[in-house]
Amino acid sequence: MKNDHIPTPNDTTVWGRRRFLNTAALAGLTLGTAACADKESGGASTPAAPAAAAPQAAHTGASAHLKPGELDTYYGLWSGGHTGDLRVLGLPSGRELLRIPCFAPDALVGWGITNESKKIMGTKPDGHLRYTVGDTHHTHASYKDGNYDGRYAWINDKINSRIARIRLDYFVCDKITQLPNVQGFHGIFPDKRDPVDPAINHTTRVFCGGEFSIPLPNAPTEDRARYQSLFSCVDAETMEVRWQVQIDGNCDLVATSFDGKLAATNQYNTEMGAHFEDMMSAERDACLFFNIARIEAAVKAGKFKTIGTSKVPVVDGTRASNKDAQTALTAYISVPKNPHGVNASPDQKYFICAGKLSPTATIIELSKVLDWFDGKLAKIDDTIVAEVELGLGPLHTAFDGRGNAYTTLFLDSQVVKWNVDKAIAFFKGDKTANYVVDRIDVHYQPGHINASQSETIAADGKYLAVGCKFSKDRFLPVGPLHAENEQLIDISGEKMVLLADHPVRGEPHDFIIFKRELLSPKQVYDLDHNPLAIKDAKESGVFRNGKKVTVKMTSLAPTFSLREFKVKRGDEVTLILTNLDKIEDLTHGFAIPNYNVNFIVNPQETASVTFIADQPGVFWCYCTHFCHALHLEMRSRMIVEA
Ligand code: CUK
Ligand code: CUA
Ligand code: CA
Repeated sequence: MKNDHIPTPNDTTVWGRRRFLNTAALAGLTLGTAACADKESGGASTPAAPAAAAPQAAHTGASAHLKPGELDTYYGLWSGGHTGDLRVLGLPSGRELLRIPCFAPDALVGWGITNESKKIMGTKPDGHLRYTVGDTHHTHASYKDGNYDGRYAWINDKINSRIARIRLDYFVCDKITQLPNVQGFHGIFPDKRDPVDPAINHTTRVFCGGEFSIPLPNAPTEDRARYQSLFSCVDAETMEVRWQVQIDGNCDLVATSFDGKLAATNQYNTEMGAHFEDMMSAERDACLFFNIARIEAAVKAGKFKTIGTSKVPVVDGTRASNKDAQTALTAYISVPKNPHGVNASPDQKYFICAGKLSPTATIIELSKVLDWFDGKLAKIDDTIVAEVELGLGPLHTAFDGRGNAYTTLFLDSQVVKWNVDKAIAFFKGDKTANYVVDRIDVHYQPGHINASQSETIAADGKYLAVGCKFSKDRFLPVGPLHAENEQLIDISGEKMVLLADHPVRGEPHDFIIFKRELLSPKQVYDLDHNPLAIKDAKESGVFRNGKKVTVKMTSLAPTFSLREFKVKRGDEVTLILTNLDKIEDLTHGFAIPNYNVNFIVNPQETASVTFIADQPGVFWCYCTHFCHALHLEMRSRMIVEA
């Protein structure tokens, strides 16, 4: 399907002379209209590009369709966007298998209702949730030897600067940490190896980029000179914030090197502007690198400050602090303009930073960054081995493990496949190096992109998922709110082939796709998972301590162990429910009408709720999760005496 108001790569009148989007062009920009063409065209022009591939291109036999009962071969972890959850998809089918609530309440699980989930989410002194909104963008999983090890995933909440950890054995969120003195926590990436001790070959840290600059500590001032951003390091096991780096400019997306030595974030606001026209006033911004071992040595040596009431050590990574490469904690590499996205190539050699307002991608060679830190390379910008034109609005890049990169072009509504080595050759002067391999139209305005196993050493170049921000006409109309369109592309051949459209609820930003063999989730809880577990139905009962009442109950299809229980009006009731069913897939629910209680207990799981019995009467507590032929009959009766 062609989008005829969007210039195609063959449209040379547009293609040949565009270089940077300027302020006027962007201010007048309407989505889907590539208003651009700044005259400033000092850079290399793009070599002849093949026409956008039609979906009917030579088919490799890959299909998104699975026969009934067939299992997917890949897991996908998808950010849920402002539903505050993480979604688990099976690929290539694109079937949604699970939503894991993290930052916002969830009525199926009882997330934000049970005491266990409220403790993870965080409560105010009155016991109510501190936050009930979330905005997740990026999810990444823990690594071992350069590939996913199936232990954890992490996901960010941009609104309240929280990071959640998901246990990949039970597929549940088990910890949430709020970053101190950070607003707009955006990019996130785990490290892949220890920078000092290479024997530690798995993830031990998670890096978090703070996008918005704020006064440190926060105070009501318009004085921009007092606004700064922090880059944070969270311990993968304890989930405590280990350290932060104060920087100039902002953080956005985050990438990490395979050797554990480097992390980087793209910076679109090196201008430190408060308004968009200020934020895009400079022709170049930066990709900011962090020398992890040096930062940790500085923390160890006590060369840090703390900010406000936070006890987290904060080291100085501002431009003024690092004039000397051999002691610098950070390195600011100049990239054009308002870059978006920084991605690590699976050959472990490069970070690729997409230009967004520049039609280019910048390739930074990591060994050269290390050389600069070691004093062996005089100019930090000499770490750039190529800066090549790709198309309009490049945002994010994925890899196939065969030397090709795939970059989303937001304004062109395309994905461009390009060869990294040829791009470097082209930039070095070999104008015969045709680095653009293929282009495909996507529908529409793509943001994130990821390929199967993309940012691991096991990138396998099979599937590419593209998160399209606009679906426009691709699905049945359902009123003003449109689904987003996640598209699946077969990248096993030379040409990309569009396999499927998937409507998704708004709005996933980022996702990872990996082989199903890398995970072996548990189907049944361990009773000891929760210390409150009631291991025998005979322990059930109502236990009173003054006005505090504990109701202990078990479930075993189709019964709850207490057929009725009595409490008194005004009691603070804590109800503990253990599901004694051991059979896989046998989940029960527990709802109390008029008391805002509903939660589930999976096989051998225990959960508890606490509420004030403030309404007298009879309340039929019932099972909300279809479990048995007598599911509707599976009830208990709460009698609240006046
Ligand atoms: S950002 Cu959404 S498309 Cu938050 Cu990862 Cu680039
Ligand atoms: Cu138990 Cu339905
Ligand atoms: Ca900028």
